[in-house]
Amino acid sequence: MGTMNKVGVLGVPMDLGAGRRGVDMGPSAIRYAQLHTALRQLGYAVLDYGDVEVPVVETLSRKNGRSPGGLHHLQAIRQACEETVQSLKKMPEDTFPIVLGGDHSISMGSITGASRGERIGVIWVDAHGDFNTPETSPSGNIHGMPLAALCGFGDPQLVNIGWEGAKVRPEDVVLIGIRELDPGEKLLLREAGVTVYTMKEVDQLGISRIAAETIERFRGLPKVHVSLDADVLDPTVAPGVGTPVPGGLSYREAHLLMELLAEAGIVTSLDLVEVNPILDQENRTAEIMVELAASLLGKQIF
Ligand code: Z70
Ligand code: MN
Ligand code: MN
Ligand code: MN
Repeated sequence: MGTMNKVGVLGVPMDLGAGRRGVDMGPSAIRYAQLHTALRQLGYAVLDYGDVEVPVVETLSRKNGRSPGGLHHLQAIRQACEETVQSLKKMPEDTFPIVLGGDHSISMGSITGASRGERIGVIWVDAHGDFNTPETSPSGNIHGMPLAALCGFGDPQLVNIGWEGAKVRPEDVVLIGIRELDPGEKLLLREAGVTVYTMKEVDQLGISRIAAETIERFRGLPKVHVSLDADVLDPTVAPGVGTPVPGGLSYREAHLLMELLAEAGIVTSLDLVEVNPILDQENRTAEIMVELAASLLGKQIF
């Protein structure tokens, strides 16, 4: 976007952060839904960097599956995120990275890598806050924790991925589409001062006002990342997700958000996560994610 005319695609077939299998097939489903063609039609040169290596869950022992703090698959997730950071380093500076998940734990790697150590604004578009720590998590599933870890909260082994310390300032985070938060997660979001647009605000203010406020907040930052979780969409629109939550963004709201961000020209990287082809209907959810990526990268109707 902006002056970038190259896109780099990186897959992270990760399901270790989620409570159920299937999201590891997300990168295949999104590529199969013609991501590359859609972007080339917009005039981008698209280079695919392949997939980061992620262990298959059945090869991990139960012992390795749970660390003493109660986190599932901490070491394997940390390792895959480190590799994601390294893979993103290999993309030239003038390339717009699109990282394909995989569950949302991959964003600890993608956002760290995409920041290149610069200040980065994060637009986290999700039904969930993903702002748990080991103490507040009801599940021990790491895909409920990546945004907190990026902001410096939680297990040091997650916080210190890539390099030591927080990668994102809480005031540089905007959550959009939220409709399910755990009690401790809610408290931590408030204490940290993160901007949260729940579905109530989407209904009250409208997505165009939310987009305008977000653009205003982030204009002038060197980097802005969009992390798009498929479960932000209403389950009737995007059925292929692990934990469908009713009352999500409509097809039109999601596209309008992407179109307004495209118009502003502020976004420098993107994640497409939590697509579960096992639960999908004829790859619809992956197709919608591709369409939304195209809208974010400048596709216009007229
Ligand atoms: C819950 C937890 C979650 C999906 C993130 C759910 C987390 N807050 N679920 N993404 N699909 O276990 O932390
Ligand atoms: Mn597990
Ligand atoms: Mn998420
Ligand atoms: Mn979610």
